[in-house]
Amino acid sequence: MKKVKSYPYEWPYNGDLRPENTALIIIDMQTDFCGKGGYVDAMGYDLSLTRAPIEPIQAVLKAMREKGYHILHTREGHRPDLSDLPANKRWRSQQIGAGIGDPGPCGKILVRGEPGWDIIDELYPIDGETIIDKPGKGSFCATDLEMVLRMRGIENLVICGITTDVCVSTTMREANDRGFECVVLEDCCGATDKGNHDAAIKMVTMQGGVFGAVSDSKTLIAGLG
Ligand code: C5J
Repeated sequence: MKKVKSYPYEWPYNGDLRPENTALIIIDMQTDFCGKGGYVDAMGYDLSLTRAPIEPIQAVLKAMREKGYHILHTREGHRPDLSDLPANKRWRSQQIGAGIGDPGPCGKILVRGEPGWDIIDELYPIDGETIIDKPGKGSFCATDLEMVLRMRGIENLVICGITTDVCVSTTMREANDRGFECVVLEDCCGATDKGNHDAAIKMVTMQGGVFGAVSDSKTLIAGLG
């Protein structure tokens, strides 16, 4: 029986926390979301907000790698021919001056294979870690993530990455609806707006933990033992 201090309940609910049934999932730590010249930069948002989680995630990644937990990474992006890019998603991005599929300083924005689309060096996956490429915000939509988790017997998900209010939140909701037991690490996430980050975290804690629980990097590492 092992639980991590978290709010509004100690996680996981049943105390069954083991490397075999638990995965760290790091959402979209790509240059396009936290690097100079990428998508978020092109939209004019403050990169310090989406870069803030890099160091805390590094600490959690190191600890969970050492203890043999499953590690998964996601990347948001589209096929080079843009055949999986909804026209409305493209149009909206163009309205804010960061057209998905258009050329930028880091290559074509959010296009698979382009420099800006890949995961940043600080958090780059190592051999044996799973990468899920997704065309949308949720990591379960149009991917084989659920299949991979079920085949490995994974029940618990430690969720972090960017952005808190978009891809992290959508993924946590999708996972929760599928019965996975989730904890989100507050300092290992970031949004393009601090208020939205805070709100997305607060939403998790309502109704006794409507999507799961909230913890932070240091508390999780201490709780892993
Ligand atoms: C966004 C993401 N914000 N990774 N993607 O478009 O949250």
